[in-house]
Amino acid sequence: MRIDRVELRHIKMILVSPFVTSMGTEYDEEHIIVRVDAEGVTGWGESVAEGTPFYSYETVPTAWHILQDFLIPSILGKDIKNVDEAIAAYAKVRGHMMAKAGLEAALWDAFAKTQNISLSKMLGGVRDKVDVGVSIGIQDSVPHLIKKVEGYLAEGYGRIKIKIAPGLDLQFVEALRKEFPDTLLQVDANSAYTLDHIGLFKKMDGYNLQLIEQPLGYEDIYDHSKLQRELKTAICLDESIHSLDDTRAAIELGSCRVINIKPGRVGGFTESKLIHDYCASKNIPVWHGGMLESGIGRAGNVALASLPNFTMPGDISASKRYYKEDIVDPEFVVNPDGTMTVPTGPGIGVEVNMKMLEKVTVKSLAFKA
Ligand code: OSB
Ligand code: MG
Repeated sequence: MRIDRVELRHIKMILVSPFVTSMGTEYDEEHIIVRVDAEGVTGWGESVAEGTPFYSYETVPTAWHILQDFLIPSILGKDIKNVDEAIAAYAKVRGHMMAKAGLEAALWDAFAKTQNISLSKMLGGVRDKVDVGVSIGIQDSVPHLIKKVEGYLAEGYGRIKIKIAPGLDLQFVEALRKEFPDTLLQVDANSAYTLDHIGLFKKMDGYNLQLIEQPLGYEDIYDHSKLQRELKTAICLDESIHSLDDTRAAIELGSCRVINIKPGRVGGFTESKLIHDYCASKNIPVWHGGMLESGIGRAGNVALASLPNFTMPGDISASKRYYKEDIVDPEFVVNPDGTMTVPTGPGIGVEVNMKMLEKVTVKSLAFKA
């Protein structure tokens, strides 16, 4: 497949409601849409680097720079036989996982379309529906949180995750458990705590949480192993896992019992699959994380989450939970049974709504062979 053209679009989409976490408040989401044209086929990907370096060091400008100056030149005009060949072409670029993952996703889509198969099938998916949950930002009061959770449960979501931060934690967990004793419930700290908070986590251990996501340092693996030893509840790592090697270290050290896979955080679907397979071999369940993606990124997430070891509901919610209008047709919806249907059409299996995409584009640049 000859790579004839690559286009980058810096997009900015307004969230339906502000998303509050221990990292701050997000009102909108900036990402990069990557389009690859190759021999008459168009592939789409989304780089989830954000406007701010608060979740990851990557931002839209850093990802744009790496894409423009290193990743795109390594494949533009070349005849690439498969995704692995493209990855090899830019393998010497260190880090910048979100930049890499955006380009890799567009290539996967293009190759799947060339073979006329769905991305799910090409990745090794085995499910036609995936279990989904919802990630809820920190609310200003317990009654507001309960109301939100009620609404999402009524829509069908099978699992609730709430964001926590020091001082905004136990009271929410306690109230939700009282109100919803049987709901699958998990918390995400986004690295807001230290080992000094061990007493708090021991209290949290009493609420039958499905897992505690990324309580400690955003690159830490060692301190998490100390915390996990003290808890019944599974720790799940998000921020700390950038590769299969990180995953191995975390599992061998006993730092977590569950892994959150986000292709953007680990450099793409290829590394995600390696992590997925390794975790399966170690009986470690994985689930698919989210980065408030547009429908383009979401389509890839749903496809990846159809692999067999994604046995816990993902942070993959309906388009309307994030944005008034999505940039794909059809938009993603949640089925009443708490699942999302995996698209079966070629590649990502949804059409890009060019009018909407144009509306959310802040800046674009095309590279021609
Ligand atoms: O930590 O999982 C996270 C969103 C942005 C950055 C980090 C995280 C999140 C979420 C949202 O929790 C998940 C979603 O896309 O619904
Ligand atoms: Mg997280």
